[in-house]
Amino acid sequence: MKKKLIQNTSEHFEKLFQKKPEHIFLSPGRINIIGEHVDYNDGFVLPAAINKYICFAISKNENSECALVAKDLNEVYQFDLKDTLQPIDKMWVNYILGVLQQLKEKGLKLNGFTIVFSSTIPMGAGLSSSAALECGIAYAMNNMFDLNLSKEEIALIGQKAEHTFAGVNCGIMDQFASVFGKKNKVIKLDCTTLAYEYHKANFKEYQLVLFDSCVKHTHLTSGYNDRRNEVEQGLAIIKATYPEVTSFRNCTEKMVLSLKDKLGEIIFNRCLFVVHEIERVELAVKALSEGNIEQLGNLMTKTHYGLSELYEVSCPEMDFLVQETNNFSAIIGARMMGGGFGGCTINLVKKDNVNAVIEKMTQAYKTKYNIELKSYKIKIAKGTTEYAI
Ligand code: GAF
Repeated sequence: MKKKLIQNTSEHFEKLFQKKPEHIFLSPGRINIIGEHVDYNDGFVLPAAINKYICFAISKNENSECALVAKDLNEVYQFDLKDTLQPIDKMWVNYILGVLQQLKEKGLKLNGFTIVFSSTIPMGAGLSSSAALECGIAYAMNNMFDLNLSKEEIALIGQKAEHTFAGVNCGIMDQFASVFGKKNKVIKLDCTTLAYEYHKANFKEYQLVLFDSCVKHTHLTSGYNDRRNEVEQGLAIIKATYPEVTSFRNCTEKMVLSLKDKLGEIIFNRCLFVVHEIERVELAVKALSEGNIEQLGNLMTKTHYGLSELYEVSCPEMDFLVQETNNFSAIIGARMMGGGFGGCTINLVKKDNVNAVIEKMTQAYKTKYNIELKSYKIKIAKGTTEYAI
């Protein structure tokens, strides 16, 4: 599938510009095993890059003119690097311009270029196609124009593009996973210091399967930013009573419980979720390294109910997909994944039963919502990279 994507993207470039691209880059989407909505709350997360990619076919030129071709959307956007780049009403363009504008602001020297890109990461499915796009562009610019950026800087540039040009005040998890991904490894990332360690993604007799609700997370921008504001307010209230608290990381459940009235029901629930989720990541990493996959699955399912009931970022379709897994002993963990309000659930499914489970889940979803469930048997893959032509 990767080869086909590269071939199609490259051929499309050649067809449009009557020459072969000089460079090919691949930038992956991501999953997250556990640690949801805690990257912007000073927590730890456990993501990994997956074998779904955006492929970029690129050639540079000697002037400052640029052409972007989104093959899958059949859209083209042209601009001049000499102009100040500003957000426009096309989101895919913004992710790219947001990266380029930062490179310009850093005083880095770029030349014009032509890009054709195409993707196997489903859009709006919570697999971070936007982070893959941002990081792929930053990585490509870095390699082609010798910008000398570190991988960490590339991830941070991607994140800032999302803040400034897409209006989503996201954390660092998605961009970090896309850039730092390693085959068969999950990344335990400390979102405060950006220190990270790789852990073997050995799920023993279980396999990761994603169920795509096909509900596009259209409320993500507003809902996501609202959640950030709510937890910020909550933390300020907690700090006023407990000055020793510097972030959610050293805030305990007991502290949150003691402030229930002051926080008010909604903010109380949000804070409680964050404190629980930060604890769950530690337990999950321990379970994974001890090979206790059943325990890992339990923790993932607990995360779902926290996200649904306390953090309120799920939706009826994803709740259904998780609840339905109670009918299958072969699924030992299920939860909504990513920012929420639609997208995919992530499931730990016994390898021998994967196909049967997919068939039954598909039937159940169709009966309930008349929607064709999509399922992805993903593999954990390498982060953003240049592909040798
Ligand atoms: C989105 C954001 F982009 C991430 O930073 C993270 O907060 C995630 O939602 C929730 O864990 O993907």
